[in-house]
Amino acid sequence: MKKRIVFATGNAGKLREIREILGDMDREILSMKDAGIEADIEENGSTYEENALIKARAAAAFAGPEDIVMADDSGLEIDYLNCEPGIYSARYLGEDTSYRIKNRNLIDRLEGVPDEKRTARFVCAIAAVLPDGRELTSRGVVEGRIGYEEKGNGGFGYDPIFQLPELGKTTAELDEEEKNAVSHRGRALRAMKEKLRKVL
Ligand code: ITT
Repeated sequence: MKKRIVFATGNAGKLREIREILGDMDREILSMKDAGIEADIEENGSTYEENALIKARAAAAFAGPEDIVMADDSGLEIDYLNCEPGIYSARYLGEDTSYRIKNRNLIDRLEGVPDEKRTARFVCAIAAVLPDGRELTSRGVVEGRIGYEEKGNGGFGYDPIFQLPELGKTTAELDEEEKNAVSHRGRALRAMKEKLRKVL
């Protein structure tokens, strides 16, 4: 039977991307739910890395003895808004508020702000807890700008307002493979694969 990676996320958009990026690892990729793990995790860390570790450790407590347990904590940092919403990206304006409203609100808060001051980045920290208890973290970043309107139907969350100036597109206008090639999550997960290759 294939060894497993249990990914401690409830975010379907993340999970789709993660499955594609980790697809070459010869492991079965399961969400917490697939693995039958139900944990109500309080993300009370003050950095992406801390929160990713909190999620991975919480799920590892219920995972199988041979499972690698991973988690992703990520967010959008808008320079003009003092790096808001940052680690609070999922909770910004309320966890259940639609991204239509959240994205509209961020565009409104940047009204009149010129291109060069609309800089932003997506940040992703990945944590892994290994079967022997060792812990690893990695980070990936993608720099971009906040657009003037929502564009594209791909991705999830804040993707429709996050523009990549060199491609002239938002991350919601890329297909999954294109997004994973440049995204914070793609970068952090590829760095994690490298680290795992060295220690496993
Ligand atoms: P889990 O904790 O269950 O993994 P979550 O959505 O609560 O899911 P986070 O606390 O890490 O995850 O919040 C990340 C938020 O940052 C996410 O909900 C989006 O709003 C935003 N975000 C992160 N990566 C993104 C991406 O690739 N595209 C668009 N928005 C993203």
